[in-house]
Amino acid sequence: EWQAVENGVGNTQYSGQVTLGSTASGTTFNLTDGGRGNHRTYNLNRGTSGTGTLFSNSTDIWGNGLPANLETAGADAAYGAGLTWDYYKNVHGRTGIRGDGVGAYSRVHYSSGYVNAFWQDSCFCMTYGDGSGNARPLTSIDVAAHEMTHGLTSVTARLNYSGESGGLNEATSDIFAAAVEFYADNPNDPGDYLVGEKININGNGTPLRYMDRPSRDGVSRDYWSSTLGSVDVHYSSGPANHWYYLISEGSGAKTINGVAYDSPTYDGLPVTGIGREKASEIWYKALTTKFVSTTNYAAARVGTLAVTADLYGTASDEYKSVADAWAAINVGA
Ligand code: ASN
Ligand code: ZN
Repeated sequence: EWQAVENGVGNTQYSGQVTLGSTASGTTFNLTDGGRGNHRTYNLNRGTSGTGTLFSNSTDIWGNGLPANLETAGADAAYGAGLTWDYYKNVHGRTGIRGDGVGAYSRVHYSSGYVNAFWQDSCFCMTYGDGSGNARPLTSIDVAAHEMTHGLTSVTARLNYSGESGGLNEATSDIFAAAVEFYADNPNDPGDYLVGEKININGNGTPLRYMDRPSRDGVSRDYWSSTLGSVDVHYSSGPANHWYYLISEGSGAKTINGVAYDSPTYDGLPVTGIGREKASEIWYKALTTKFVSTTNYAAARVGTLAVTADLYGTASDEYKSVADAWAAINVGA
């Protein structure tokens, strides 16, 4: 049957009206993004296995902005995956998670009252719950980028998901979640150094994680210590998230897109930011060329410094800031 690459309209819950890649097949459209490796978006319709059904309709208009419309979560998930694809392609020159031009797939409406989202290597796919109570569907831009980045980490550094390497794995997903959200430049969801601020996962309006001072969540660590490897990977990510904030924006108080940050340092010395673009490039290059499955915080410092030396030289302002930011989280001071 005749297939054609199309641009549909998504009426999302979190990002307003957006363009979504779709495919025309005969007289129907489906959420297969022909411009992005045929990334597909499926409706599990509360199931927990298989793919459910590929979203399809006759209008190429997806969702109505409200979660009661089952297409809406599909529109948000497809948009987040598309942005993440565009970010890695346009910013880092990587086409697809594996760099082979092939898309993954997304599944929404997983189970009932499910308050999480996840990536699985086994299906090369990501999955979203609908939330429960005050917690909304997990389909925001930052959560999509976080999950898809787990796929990237799995095919590059393969950071073991426990101990310090597990914290670095989680931080990698949070770092690129922030980077993708800024890249999207969507007025309904402006870029920030928070994770999950749209989904109300705690039910009280607070985000899931804060990168300027991770301990604002009450559980994440701000600084490396010898016990870091024994805490949950979603909290041992804190120091590396903090490093990324510091190297991007610098220490101290700052307001960005209306969000107030105040980032402290372990040694009390200031860090001068080099900007998010350079920071992201350094982390991406370290992840894809230096980090391995057992990389810990000390090795991540060495890897990022090596990448920074290659890019800017050891006498550069960038090199000094990278070193200062690691010292500011109590690594290699
Ligand atoms: N949403 C969680 C994450 O991506 C799921 C997990 O614990 N792996 O980190
Ligand atoms: Zn994660």
